[in-house]
Amino acid sequence: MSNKTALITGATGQDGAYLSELLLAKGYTVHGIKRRSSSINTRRVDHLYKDRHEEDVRFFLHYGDMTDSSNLIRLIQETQPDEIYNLAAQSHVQVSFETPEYTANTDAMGTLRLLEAIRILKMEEKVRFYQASTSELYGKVQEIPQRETTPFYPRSPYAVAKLYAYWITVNYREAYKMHASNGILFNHESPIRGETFVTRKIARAVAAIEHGLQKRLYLGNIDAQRDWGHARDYVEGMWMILQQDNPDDYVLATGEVHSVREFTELAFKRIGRQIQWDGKGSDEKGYCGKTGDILVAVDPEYYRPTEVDYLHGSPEKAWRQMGWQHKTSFEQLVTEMVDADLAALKQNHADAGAMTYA
Ligand code: NDP
Ligand code: GDR
Repeated sequence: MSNKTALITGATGQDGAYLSELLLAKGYTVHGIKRRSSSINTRRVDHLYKDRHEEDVRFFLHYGDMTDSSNLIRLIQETQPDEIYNLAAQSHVQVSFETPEYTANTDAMGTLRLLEAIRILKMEEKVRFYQASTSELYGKVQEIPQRETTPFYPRSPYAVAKLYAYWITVNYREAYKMHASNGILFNHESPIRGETFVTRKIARAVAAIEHGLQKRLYLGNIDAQRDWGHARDYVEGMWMILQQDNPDDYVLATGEVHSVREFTELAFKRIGRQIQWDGKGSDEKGYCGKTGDILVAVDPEYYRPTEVDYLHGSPEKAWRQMGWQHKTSFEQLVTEMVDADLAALKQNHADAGAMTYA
């Protein structure tokens, strides 16, 4: 068991929750940063939370924000972490076209603020730093599969902000000899994935349709292709990256590619509905083979100003240098997500019925 201390920004997000769980199981003390919001935003980590009067309390949440330098400096000073995982971000690509400045402030400048905080506190030699970089950096296809040496071509304000964060992490590593590393992670999903990312949107819609609470699922570009893995496997890789003697940058991916269309078909198959496609482009529809009901339809409203059509990662370096590889197959991922949403709806019909999707 480890007696290290970790500070996680974005602890209330999908990855933050899985990573907190992993580190606590390894014996770490975990400090997470949560944003102040008018409604509860800690549901993904509530099960980890213990009253501070109980025994073996090792999980703590602190209010903070990536746009607030003094707050970040104070939290690092107070918690004295051995490892910092920078997972906080405005992480929705489509939303970044609506809020480009905020996205840059949080995702790019936020990373700089954290790195500077470490330097101001003279903790460069003590702290190991993980930056949540992304396959979105590759954007427009330059090489297949995409690896650590593939040139970047970001295609959204989100990806451009993350490009800055990637390079400032490399720069602080080189300039100040910090143990600072980038994990270039391809899409990873789970039953606690944010509801407006396409996989979770599909899983929730399948469950709602099965329970008669929704008639149809509207999607954007169903021909987009992604290298989808499970978040549980990927947080293990994040931890491994910080356990290496030397800081470095690693792609974490499955090496397998599937389209949104395939994800949708497999998800509906789980409830016994075979999808048949008809039409083209923005008029395309997915029928249920048995009943003829239109269960899926394309709505161009969900198209992006610039799209990332194809992402396919090579996890070879992570395997060779760290022994990391994904454990969950695409089929297992889809099944786990759909089953979780079916179970959640069974428990609470009203919950999903009233949802609107972005
Ligand atoms: P989520 O969107 O689920 O979580 C993002 C977290 O960041 C949430 O805890 C959110 O808080 C927090 N956050 C957002 N803005 C701020 C801010 N201004 N100050 C402090 N906290 C903030 O993302 P994931 O867990 O999926 O991803 C984790 C990281 O990995 C992100 O940086 C993402 O960009 C990156 N990434 C994700 C991939 C994926 O496929 N999941 C792939 C590659 C990279 P709140 O809960 O209040 O919203
Ligand atoms: P992505 O994930 O943009 O890859 O970013 P998302 O699930 O949003 O989109 C994947 C692909 O599906 C297409 N798509 C739709 N997307 C959404 N959200 N809603 C729809 O209705 C829809 N229909 C089709 C998209 O156009 C896209 O091509 C995620 C985030 O977690 C980032 O933070 C992370 O960096 C990258 O993955 C790797």
